[in-house]
Amino acid sequence: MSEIESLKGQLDSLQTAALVAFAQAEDLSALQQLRVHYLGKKGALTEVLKGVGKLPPAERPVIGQYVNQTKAALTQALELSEAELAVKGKALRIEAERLDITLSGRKQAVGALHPVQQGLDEITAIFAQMGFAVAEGPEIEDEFHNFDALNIPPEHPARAMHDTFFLKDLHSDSGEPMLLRTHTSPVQIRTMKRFLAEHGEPPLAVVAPGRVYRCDYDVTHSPMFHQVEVFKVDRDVSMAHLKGVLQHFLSTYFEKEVGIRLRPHYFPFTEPSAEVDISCVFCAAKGCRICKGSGWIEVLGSGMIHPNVLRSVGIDGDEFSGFAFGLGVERLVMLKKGIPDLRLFFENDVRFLRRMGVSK
Ligand code: 2U9
Repeated sequence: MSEIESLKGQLDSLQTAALVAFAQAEDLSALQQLRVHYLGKKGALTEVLKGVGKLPPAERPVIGQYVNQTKAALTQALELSEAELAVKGKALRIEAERLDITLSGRKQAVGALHPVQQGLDEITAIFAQMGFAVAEGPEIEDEFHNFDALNIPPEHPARAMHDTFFLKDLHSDSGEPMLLRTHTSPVQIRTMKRFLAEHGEPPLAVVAPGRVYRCDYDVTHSPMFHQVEVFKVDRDVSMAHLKGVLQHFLSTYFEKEVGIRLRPHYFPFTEPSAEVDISCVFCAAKGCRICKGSGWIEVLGSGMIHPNVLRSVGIDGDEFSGFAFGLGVERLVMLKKGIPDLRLFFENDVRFLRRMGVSK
């Protein structure tokens, strides 16, 4: 066989083998390897071309043309296979990524408000409904707003370190010690001052819900708890108004007509002062373990705002009077829901939270 015939034969079998290999390639990377193997710089075709040099110069263009045809055939076949594999690859990917949109979604657990927050909102709403404006204020306070303005002199036991959390590294601009408010009364003071600066004189009626802090921790006390305080100042406000508002509030909150009674008491910020009892909601005032056989349960403290407190915000106590009361939210929620232990509110035991409808 002549040299040229042998070369043509080599090119033919190379082309046949390449076309078969291209057609059988599994994926694009296999095809890329085949391209390098057959058409690359050091590939099979280049290897055959080395034989061209041995041919007489007259025959070289003939074999050159044959090589070009082979190259073109391989390139075309490669492109075809590439296109096929690209389509096949895409189809495979789509199949692999298929989403079954007929599957129902996973249930998302929906949270709910903590029973204390529910109680706080519920209680605040009853007063808002009666026309009291809702006011909030800072939890970090100074001694003036938490104590002095409320007729609590420096030597008063409520000021002793064991009741109040002082913030030892924090002082007001005037160098006063700062503390965590022990009641929401400072909000009342701030609200009265702001209102008077704007409107000159009463009437005003305010409900102040929020967190308060006392350095006290046992079965019935938590160092952080929630209060709602209420007051109204106007001309001729009397204890009768106080009793009427309390009667409406307590019957609405407990969702039944409760009896109420006021027992004389002492608070520095009210005069006269009274503790307020409701007829026992557990035994219909017959006497039980909860009311200790008395038929009455203490629910809050109240009174007529002390003239010194009115004076501290610039209200003339001869012209205006006001009632005020304060309640502990946890205590009222415990009574309404029959929760036996204050600590349940803060332990976040899921069995308690589930029973309260807070957690699934
Ligand atoms: C101003 C004037 C007077 C708010 C009052 C009480 C009585 C009271 C306690 C109930 C349970 C706090 O959470 S508790 O421990 N509160 O007994 N609070 S009178 O008197 C005010 C408030 C603001 C300007």
